[in-house]
Amino acid sequence: MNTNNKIDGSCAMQQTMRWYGPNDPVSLSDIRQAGCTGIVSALHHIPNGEVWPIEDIKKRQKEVADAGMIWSVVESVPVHENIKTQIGPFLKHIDNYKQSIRNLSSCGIRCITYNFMPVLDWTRTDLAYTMEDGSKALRFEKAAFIAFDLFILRRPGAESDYTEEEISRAKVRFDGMNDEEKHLLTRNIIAGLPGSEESFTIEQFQQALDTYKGINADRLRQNLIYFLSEIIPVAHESGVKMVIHPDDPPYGILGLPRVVSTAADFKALITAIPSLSNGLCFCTGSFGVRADNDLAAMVEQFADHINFIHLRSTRRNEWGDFYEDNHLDGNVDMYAVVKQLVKISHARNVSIPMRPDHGHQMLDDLKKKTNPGYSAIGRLRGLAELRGLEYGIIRSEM
Ligand code: DNO
Repeated sequence: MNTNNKIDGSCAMQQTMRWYGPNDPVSLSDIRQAGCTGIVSALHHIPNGEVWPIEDIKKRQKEVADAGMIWSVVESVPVHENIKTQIGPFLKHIDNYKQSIRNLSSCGIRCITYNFMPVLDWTRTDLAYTMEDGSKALRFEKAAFIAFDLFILRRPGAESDYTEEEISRAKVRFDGMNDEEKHLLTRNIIAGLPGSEESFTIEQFQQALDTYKGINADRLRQNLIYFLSEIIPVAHESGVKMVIHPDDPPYGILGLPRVVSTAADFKALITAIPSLSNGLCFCTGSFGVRADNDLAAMVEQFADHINFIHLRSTRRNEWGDFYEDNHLDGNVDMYAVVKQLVKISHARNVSIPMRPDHGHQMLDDLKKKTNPGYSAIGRLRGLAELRGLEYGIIRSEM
């Protein structure tokens, strides 16, 4: 029974937000005022594949501490493409990765997010989709994405990945676009969203896709398991929880396999490498795009492996399009998920870091240049609603 009249932190989620570093238009002070005690950050200036130096880690840590918070989670230490394909000097990159884990641990940072999506990280077709209330959301529209694949990228063999109906819808969509819209769509897909560490020209992009020839889902999964077999023992020794972020969207795209989209996918990883350091970043927005993912049941199933939480809700339609809805709306049953999270945190007696993932661009932020999904006010709204939801659950049930 929690008898405090506020969330006392002993088992409530730790409230955090992502901060992209000194160039982020949202300041640490803004995040502090939103009520956060933790920061999620990464050293985006370190090239993908290189060791994160202790000095740089300490510098970031001090910036956060000076603002009255702690750097509680790294998101992400990116996994070099060579590691995913096992082409080129991938063993060197794995060694570097291990050293980054050790360095972060020696500075006291013990939760590291990463993902294993080939070529592209998270992907959207529209970064300013106007909601009924005038705020702007992120959206993935299948017909536009297929139009990009078939008629802009012209990926060899792409037609065989789609149904006739999908192709004809994509054609109509493409024919209705002007040059500016085609350019914008291309940029949204290949220029890299915040936090995805790569960006490409169309030619470079096709070359990157080509490196996955012959790599199907089984092979990619094997490569991921090999990577885990190398890094998880190091994480364990260093007291670090590695948390894999699910695929976003949670299915293969552009002929590339994706292997972290369902409960069965994550189960395969912990079966292969059974360690509590082999953890999950439970992202309701990514997993929630699939109707066959039962989110609350997944929290229960992976209770001991969830060490970081992204809360966000998407709304999908029959075509497989989705947009990011308000945090308590959309297809995600946020009440059921948070209730289950409160339960597992209580049982484990831990306060798991959570961030309101994304938020609408709204109010004053509509006049500002913001990182798509990462404006201040939309995330503040999301966090406030989620905090209230959790508080209500704790007060009424624990
Ligand atoms: C999007 C994010 C992703 C995530 C990485 C994790 O907002 O959730 O960029 O940080 O995929 O490695």
